[in-house]
Amino acid sequence: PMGFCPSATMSQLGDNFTGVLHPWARPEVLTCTSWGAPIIWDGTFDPDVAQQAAGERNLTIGLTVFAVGRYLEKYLARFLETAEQHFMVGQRVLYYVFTERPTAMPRLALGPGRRLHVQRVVREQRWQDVSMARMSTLRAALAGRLGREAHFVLCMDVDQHFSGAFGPEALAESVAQLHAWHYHWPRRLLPFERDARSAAALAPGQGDFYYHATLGSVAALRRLTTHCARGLRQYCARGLEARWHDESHLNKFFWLHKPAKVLSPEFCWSPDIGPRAEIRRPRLLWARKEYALLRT
Ligand code: 2GW
Ligand code: MN
Repeated sequence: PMGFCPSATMSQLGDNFTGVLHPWARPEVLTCTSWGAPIIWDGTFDPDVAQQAAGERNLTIGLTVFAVGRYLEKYLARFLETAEQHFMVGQRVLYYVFTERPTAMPRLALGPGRRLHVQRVVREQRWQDVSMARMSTLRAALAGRLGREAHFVLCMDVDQHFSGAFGPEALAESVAQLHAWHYHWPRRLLPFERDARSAAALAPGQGDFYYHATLGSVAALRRLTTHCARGLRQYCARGLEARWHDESHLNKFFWLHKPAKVLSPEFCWSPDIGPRAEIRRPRLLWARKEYALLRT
């Protein structure tokens, strides 16, 4: 777990906002990938240094979220209200909400330096398509206003809420979020797409970690969404749907293009997993799954 971590040293020069890293502060977990990217756990970074480094650059940080169909009433208000309390406090924030019903948006009082943009999208019929359509919609937004106004962008699910400070320590050129359910599984059991006919396929022995979500610079996310949207289009043409839809394509992308930083599951945790000694301070919590209610 310990040892030399090139990116951790580099980050002291301020290129990825983490500030001085202390990978040895968490000897019980992996704090560096085999390609030298830091894995950010509570205690391994200094939030004040990250805050200052980001403030000096006068960053605008985009947070994109889709709230289509029943997900709007069910999740969006709590997601945004808790973001106001915990997400990038002290930075300039641009919320980017995609919905088919802009008039049904919850009312929200935003703090200083924080703005909200609502972007209208069409509602896909199947739920798998709602989730997968996000890649091409994000790609278009990154090529337009979102890409012009933000420096970094985080792409999040709406069925979750913030529970602790989520600050610029998470930022870097290209960042991958470890999946809470799979971070401690043996690699060969990770749920990558294995069907070689799929654009998302990883061969046996491939795959570093199983990732759940992403954030990064506008340029990096344009590459990622272009890659994933192209892979997802092939499934339409060939009738192949990857095992975990857009997430499978995200995992393929990060196998080919290694992230500069990895976030521990503390940055996106599922309380359904139960307590874990290494999960000290979860910053974002999944809502309990209500598939029977929502996936109809
Ligand atoms: C999705 C599935 C079933 C029923 C409804 C929806 C749905 C999703 C919807 O009706 N409206 C909507 O806005 N969404 C958006 O898509 C919303 O932002 C939601 O958080 C996101 C992903 O759907 P979700 O959260 O129900 O799926 P999860 O939590 O199982 O997500 C993982 O797997 C997905 C692919 O199956 C994606 O890769 C996602 O990024 C993963 O976290
Ligand atoms: Mn979700």
